[in-house]
Amino acid sequence: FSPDDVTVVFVLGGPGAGKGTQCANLVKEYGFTHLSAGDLLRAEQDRPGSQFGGLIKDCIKNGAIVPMEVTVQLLENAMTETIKNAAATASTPTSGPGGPAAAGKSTKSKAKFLIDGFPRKMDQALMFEEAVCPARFVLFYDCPEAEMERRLLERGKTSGRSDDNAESIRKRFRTFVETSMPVIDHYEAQGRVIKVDATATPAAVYKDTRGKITRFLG
Ligand code: UP5
Ligand code: MG
Repeated sequence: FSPDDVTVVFVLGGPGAGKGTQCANLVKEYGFTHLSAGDLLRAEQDRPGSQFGGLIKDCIKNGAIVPMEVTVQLLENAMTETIKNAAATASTPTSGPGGPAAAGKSTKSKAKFLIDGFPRKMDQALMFEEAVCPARFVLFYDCPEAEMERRLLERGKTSGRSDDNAESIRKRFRTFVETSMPVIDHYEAQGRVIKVDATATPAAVYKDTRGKITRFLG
């Protein structure tokens, strides 16, 4: 995809930092399409006949990173699907003003994606930006481990997620520090990171996010 046609924002942060929560707000206000790499992997894990189901299941439970070929393919498919659906909707003739007469006009608007929880390893970051699409910027939700742990254990009471337990959480934190933080540092060194303190309430974190991203979205 060309950045002329597609805006990509990477949303990064530790496990439980609130990436999904904040993405939901950004979707409502800015019309982004939210693609959570973790959600796409969980769906693929549960898809009957998937050749990657077992591998994904193991990786997620152990907080390990699924080989990038799998994740990048899922993201690329989801982006293609979104763009195809938007094009189909835009070209569907409807009656009334802006209907059949306007159908021939270009109604193409730029697709905007929040890629949540990806890239979390250097090789993924390089491959995605090279082969799929460069990101406009990176949103980094910064949260202390103790707070993330509290949130994940609380969610684990009802989430049914195989990785919302003390042992998996420990492994996820370790992977984040050792493997995913270097990706954020890499983007930081390029001046592409918008860092948001994710410790406060969801509403306060969102207010901070809005204030910081608006000028990057013009
Ligand atoms: N909550 C949210 N914000 C709050 C706030 N400000 N104050 C108080 N509570 C807050 O939030 C987590 C919980 O905290 C929720 O209960 C929420 O209500 C509350 P959420 O918004 O879900 O946080 P998020 O950062 O999205 O946490 P998540 O658990 O999804 O993060 P992970 O990064 O661990 O999970 P993800 O789904 O991205 O990945 C899971 C696994 O998939 C990885 O460990 C890995 O094994 C695999 N994976 C890959 O291999 N490759 C990839 O590219 C991506 C994933
Ligand atoms: Mg999430």
